[in-house]
Amino acid sequence: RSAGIIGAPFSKGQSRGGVECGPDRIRAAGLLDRLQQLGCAVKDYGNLTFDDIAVDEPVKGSKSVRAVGSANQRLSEAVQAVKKDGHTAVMLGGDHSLAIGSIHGHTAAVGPLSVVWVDAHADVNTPLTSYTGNLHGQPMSYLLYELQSKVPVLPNFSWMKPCLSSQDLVYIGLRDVDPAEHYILKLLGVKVFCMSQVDQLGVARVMEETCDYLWNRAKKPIHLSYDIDAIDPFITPATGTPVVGGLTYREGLYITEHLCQTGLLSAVDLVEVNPLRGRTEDHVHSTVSTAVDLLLGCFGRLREGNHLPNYSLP
Ligand code: DIR
Ligand code: MN
Ligand code: MN
Ligand code: MN
Repeated sequence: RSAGIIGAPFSKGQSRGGVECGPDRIRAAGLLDRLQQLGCAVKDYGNLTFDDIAVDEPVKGSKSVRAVGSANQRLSEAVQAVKKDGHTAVMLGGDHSLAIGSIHGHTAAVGPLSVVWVDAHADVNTPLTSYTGNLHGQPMSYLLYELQSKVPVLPNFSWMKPCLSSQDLVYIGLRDVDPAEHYILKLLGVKVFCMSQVDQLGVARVMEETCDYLWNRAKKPIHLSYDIDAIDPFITPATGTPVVGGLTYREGLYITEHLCQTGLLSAVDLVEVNPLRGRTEDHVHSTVSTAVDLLLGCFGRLREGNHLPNYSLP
C-alpha cells in the first residue's frame, strides 16, 4: 500500500479565507511520518499552484467559476499522474469544489468508480439552484451523468464531462440539505445515510449497507470524499460551514477503517479544514489532528494497535 499526496491549497469555491492553509497544516501535524510508521510508502507530490484569474465575474450567480474550473483541470491531471504511478491518491484541500477534479481525474485513470461522500451537506446544487453561489456546494451536480441537462455550460469547464452514475454514489452524514438538493436526491434515488439513519442503524450497519449497495452491480475502486464538516463541530470546529449534530470522532473514524479493509479504497479527498475558522489554537489542533487520524484510518491504522510484519521482540 502506498499513498501519493497532493496538496490543493484552493479556497475560491467558497468565501472564507484560510481553507487554502489546510494542506500545509495537515502535513505539519505529521501525516507523512505517521503513514510511514504504519508501513505505508509515501510520495508527496507537493502543493499545486493555481493561476490567478484577473476577471472572474459571477456566472448565473455562481462565484469564481473560471478559477474553480481551471484549478480542477490542474487537479484532475495531478490525480491521474498519481494513479498512473500506482498510489492511492490523497487530495488535501482546500474546499470541496476540488472534488470535481479529483473524481474526474481518478475516473480518467482507473475507470468507473464507487463514490462515498461523507459530509454534512449534499453539495449537489446546480448553478441555477444554489442560494449562495458557492461552487463548493455544487461539485456533485457537475459529476453526475443524470444532471448534465440541468447544468449550464460554464467557462473553464469544457475540459470535463460528467463521469459518475447516481447509482454509484452513497452519502453519509447529511444534516443540512437545501430543498432543491433534497428534490434532486429523491428524483435520482440516491442512496443517503443522513444523520438520522446513522442514529437509527448505527455506523457499523451503515457501512455494511453502503458496501452491499455499491457492490450490487460490481466491485469498483472506491473514491472517498471526506468533508471534515461531517464530523461534529464540537470535535472539528475549524471549518467554513459547521453544522451541529454531526458524526462522533469514533463514527467518523469507523467509516475510514471499514473502507480501508475493503481493499478497494483508491483515492481519498480530505477537504474543508480551515485553520482560520478555529477560535482557539485547541480548536484548530483538534480539527487538524482528527483529519490526520481519518487519513491514517484510510491506510490501515487500527485502534487495536498495529505492528510492522517484520517486527521482532528485542
Ligand atoms: C449550501 C452549503 N448548501 C451551499 N453547502 C456547503 O452553499 O450550496 N457545502 N457548505 O459544503
Ligand atoms: Mn462538502
Ligand atoms: Mn460540508
Ligand atoms: Mn462546507
